[in-house]
Amino acid sequence: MTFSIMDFVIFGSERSMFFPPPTSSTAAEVDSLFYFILWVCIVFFIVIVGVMGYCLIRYRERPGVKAEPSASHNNILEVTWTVIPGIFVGVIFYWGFVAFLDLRQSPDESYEIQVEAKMWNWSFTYPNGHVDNVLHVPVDKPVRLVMTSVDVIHSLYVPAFRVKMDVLPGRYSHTWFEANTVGDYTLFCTEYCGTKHSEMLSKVVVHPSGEFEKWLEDAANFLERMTPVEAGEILYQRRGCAQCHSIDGSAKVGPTFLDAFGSEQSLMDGSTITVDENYIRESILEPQAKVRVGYRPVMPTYQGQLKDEEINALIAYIKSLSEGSQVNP
Ligand code: HEC
Ligand SMILES: [Cu+2]
Repeated sequence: MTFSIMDFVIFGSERSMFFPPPTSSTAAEVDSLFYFILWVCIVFFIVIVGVMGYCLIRYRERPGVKAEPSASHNNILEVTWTVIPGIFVGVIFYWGFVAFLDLRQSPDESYEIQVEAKMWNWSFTYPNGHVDNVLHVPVDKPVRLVMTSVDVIHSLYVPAFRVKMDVLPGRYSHTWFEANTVGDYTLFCTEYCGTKHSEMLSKVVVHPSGEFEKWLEDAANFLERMTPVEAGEILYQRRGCAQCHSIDGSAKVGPTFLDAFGSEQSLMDGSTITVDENYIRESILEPQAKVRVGYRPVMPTYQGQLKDEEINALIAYIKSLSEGSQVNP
């Protein structure tokens, strides 16, 4: 997408150098206030700097003209330059406050999705218990996000919806939006939260009306529809394992899963272990029980978050990444 000067100049244009096109019910309100403030700043900047520049030149000290303070002040001028900006500030306050209330107060009939942020991925839990790392929503329906963090402060930001809200550990914050255009939109973390902050992104998929429910049903029973290896691969993506474990042999925050199954590894306590089903299961449920040499014990526990069949699927998937493994991929 290329931008021309017109995108900047046109008041509240569809495209701009500041934001992607607005695609939520409240975006237009945010945009118009933003452009109003922007134009007030531009106009006042020109007027103030213009008059100042003119006076600097017109009344400068030069041969025949002596610099001296003016004899008196000008009441009319001073009242004018106080009252006019005062009115603008009042308008901006009122407009901003009303828009703020709209952004804070989700409609009663909102569809609620739980959001959990952790270094460095997002997980979204739907009312039927389905967990995903992508935010799926129906079009033209208000969606309320109830958000919390398991570690540090993160912030959820969907530029296309003009939605931004901090996500804090130990408490719940919320925000809402109503997407009005079907499509995929980027979702960021916009609070600097550590090494991989810039990779803490996901997307929002806005489904056409009627299709969201079908997607949710399919997504939730993927374990029944797929082989364990396929389901394991999906869980590896959705549950954020991919953020720390590669499948191409490269080490990330955690060890790679490529050829891990069946390999011998040394642990911090000096012993060695063969990576088998039991060790993988233990690593998922009690990551700190056995820590690999060369890695920090930063893996979060998935105790209570993954069902047995999900753990089995993950084991099957990790197995399938090793040559000569016992399962057929
Ligand atoms: C925040 C990063 C992070 C996430 C997310 C994460 N892990 Fe880990 N994982 C690690 C680190 C670091 C280690 C090595 C230290 C240790 O053993 O605790 C590890 C170790 C492991 C091991 C032992 C591997 C070996 O070769 O010794 C397994 C198996 C494992 N993780 C599976 C998973 C699965 C499955 C998921 C997703 C459900 C996951 N991890 C999510 C960081 C992570
Ligand atoms: Cu973050």
